[in-house]
Order: sequence, then structure tokens, then C-alpha cells
Amino acid sequence: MPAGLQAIGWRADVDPRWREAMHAHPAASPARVVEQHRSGYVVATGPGDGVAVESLPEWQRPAGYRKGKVAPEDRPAVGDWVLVEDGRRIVALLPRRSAIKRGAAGEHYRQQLIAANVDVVFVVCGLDGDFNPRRIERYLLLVQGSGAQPVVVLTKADGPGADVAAARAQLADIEAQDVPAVAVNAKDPAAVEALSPWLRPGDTAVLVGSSGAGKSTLTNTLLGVERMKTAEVREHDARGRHTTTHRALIPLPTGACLIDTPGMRELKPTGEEEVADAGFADVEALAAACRFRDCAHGREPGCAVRAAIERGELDEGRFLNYLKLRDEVAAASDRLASRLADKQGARVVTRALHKRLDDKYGKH
Ligand SMILES: Nc1nc2c(ncn2[C@@H]2O[C@H](COP(=O)(O)OP(=O)(O)O)[C@@H](O)[C@H]2O)c(=O)[nH]1
Ligand SMILES: [Mg+2]
Ligand SMILES: [Zn+2]
Repeated sequence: MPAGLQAIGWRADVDPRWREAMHAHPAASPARVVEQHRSGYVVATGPGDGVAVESLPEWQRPAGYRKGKVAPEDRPAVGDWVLVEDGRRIVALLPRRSAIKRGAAGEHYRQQLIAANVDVVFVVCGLDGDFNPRRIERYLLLVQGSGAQPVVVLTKADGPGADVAAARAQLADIEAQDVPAVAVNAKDPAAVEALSPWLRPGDTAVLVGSSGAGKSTLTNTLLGVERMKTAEVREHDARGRHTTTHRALIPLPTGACLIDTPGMRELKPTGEEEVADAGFADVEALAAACRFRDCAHGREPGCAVRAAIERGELDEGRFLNYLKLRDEVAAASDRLASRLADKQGARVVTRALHKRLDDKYGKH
């Protein structure tokens, strides 16, 4: 394979599922989606050689879950590998090794793909007014099941109000479940070196977090040049202006790739997440020790969860967030099931999803 592709995340161990698509399109060659705009995709076969390409007509029509429509998560996103003909037309989307998704805002159930084929998700959170363990938990829920590893990156460790020790203490329960957290000054190349274990040649990482958290600053420091525009934070509310307007995949000098994203205001689950595996194993273990199997952790006798909160061993805010996220996942899962039934007329899928919910949370 040409060195160009390797520099944008091509793996020597080609996914066996790709062979079928490659055989079906012998005249096409692989390229990676490096930018996604309303008007279409930019793909590359090496660093800095992005070209705007045409794509399949069914990807341009409104997305949906009804018959004949292509769901948003089945269309290419930044990080995807595609097959391109004549250097200007996408003819196929290659199967992914991971996909970071969220539930899209709006009345109808929809998923939104944030990035594809990523190995690591850096959940970026500033050690200023931006710091919020509950929002970090929500991000971890979205990353769970994506196939990528989450790493919490606490920026602005050099800031006047930054209390690194206190922040880490608040994230101890998460760290205990193998989610690393690192505190950095995103402007300092030596500090940002701490991220190098997750940025080996061939790795792809995506930066997520609120606007103003320091994602573009991290990108620039890792690149060694000012590539992404950054914003001065308005002092009183610690929020940056939205300077990053689209997602872009950027090859780093280390041989890794980084995907910068604009801040996301809403972080809704898709309904496919497993709450227990999203950094809440400790809460689920406590709940399993309650005297009653259907304990609502209110005033029931023998409630292990309440007891742990009273002993100061479980943060009540964390527990309430767990309940909230669990309900949101259950609701989204129901909506997803009915969307899929719409699309395929397959009641089996609905039943399978409902069964999974019933097993987990009891009949409801
Ligand atoms: N002192 C300091 N400032 C930072 C750090 N990270 C980000 N900033 C500043 O915070 C503002 C917003 O950063 P930006 O990278 O645009 O945030 P983004 O919206 O997540 O891309 C900019 O003024 C940065 O210079 C950091 O670790 N230390
Ligand atoms: Mg930015
Ligand atoms: Zn209980």
C-alpha cells in the first residue's frame, strides 16, 4: 500500500469484510473521508491531498428509517474508508471497526455519526467552569459499545482556578473502571506528550467535548502548527465561540490521525448503549446487592445503594445521573425498536430489543 494511505490511518491488517466490496468495484481504490460538509464529502489518499467527491444519490436524499431510505448511520462520516472511482466518485462505504454516535436532536428518532474507525475518544473537559463529572459520564455512555477506548483529557491544568487533585478525586470511580484521565495544559507540547500512548502510528483518535474546552488547541499543539482556529473564552461563562465548524481528520507527525469536532450541545443516547458497561459497574454492583430484586432505591429496607450513599461511598449526584441516563437509554431503545420495525417490517427485531430491556430492567 502507498505510504500516503498509511499516513492517514491505513492498517496493514485489511478487514476481511472489505474484500467483497473491493471485488465488486475492481476499478475503484480506497480513500478516507477527511471532511464532511452539508454539500458533500472530501476524501484523501494521503496527508493534505483532500478532494471533494460525488457520492451515491441515496446518501444525498433525506435520511430515514423507512423502507428504501438510508439511515444516517449507514452513510459515510469522517474517518470512514470508502471506495472511489476515477478519483472523484464514492461508489461504496467499507465496513467500520468502530463508530461514535449520538441520538440527534429533534422529534423523530435519528442517529448522528460523530466519527468512524476511531481507536480512541478523547473526552476533553476544561478544569474551569466547564468541568462537569456528570457530562463526562454522559460522554462515556456514548463511547461505550462504539469499539473505541475513552480517555478523559482535563485541559487548562495551568489555569488560575484549576484544582487537578480535586477533579481527579471526582473522577476516581470512573478511573477505577479503566478509563484513564490525564490533566494537561493544552498549549504546552511537553504536557500534551502525555497523550502519546494513544497516538501511535496507525491510530485514529477523535476529540469530543464542549465548545471552548480546548479541542482545537490540543490539535494545534499535537500538530506543532496553528491549523485549527481557536477561540478566546468569554470570561464570565467559560464558553468558547464555535470556531470549529465541521469535523476534520488531520494526520499528525507521529503517524496517528486526529479528528477535531465542533462542540456538541446535546448528548442524547442512541438506545444501543449498555449503561452497566459505561463506567457505572460500581453502581450496578451495589444495586444487585439490594434486598429486593426490583428495588427502586427509594426508601426500601435493605437498599444497598442508599446505604452506600449514606456511608459516603457513592456520590449521590453520580447515582442520580446513572438513573437519568438509564431511563434515557431505555426510552431511546424503544424508539429505535419502532424505527427499525418501520424500516424492515421485522417485529423480531422489536421483540429482541424489548427482551433485552426486560432482562435488564424488569418488565415495564
Ligand atoms: N491556559 C490554557 N488555555 C487553554 C487550554 N486549552 C484551551 N485553552 C484556551 O481556551 C480557548 C478555547 O480553546 P479551543 O481550542 O478553541 O476550544 P474548542 O472549542 O474545544 O476547540 C482558547 O482561547 C484556548 O487558548 C489550556 O490547557 N490552557
Ligand atoms: Mg474547536
Ligand atoms: Zn436499592
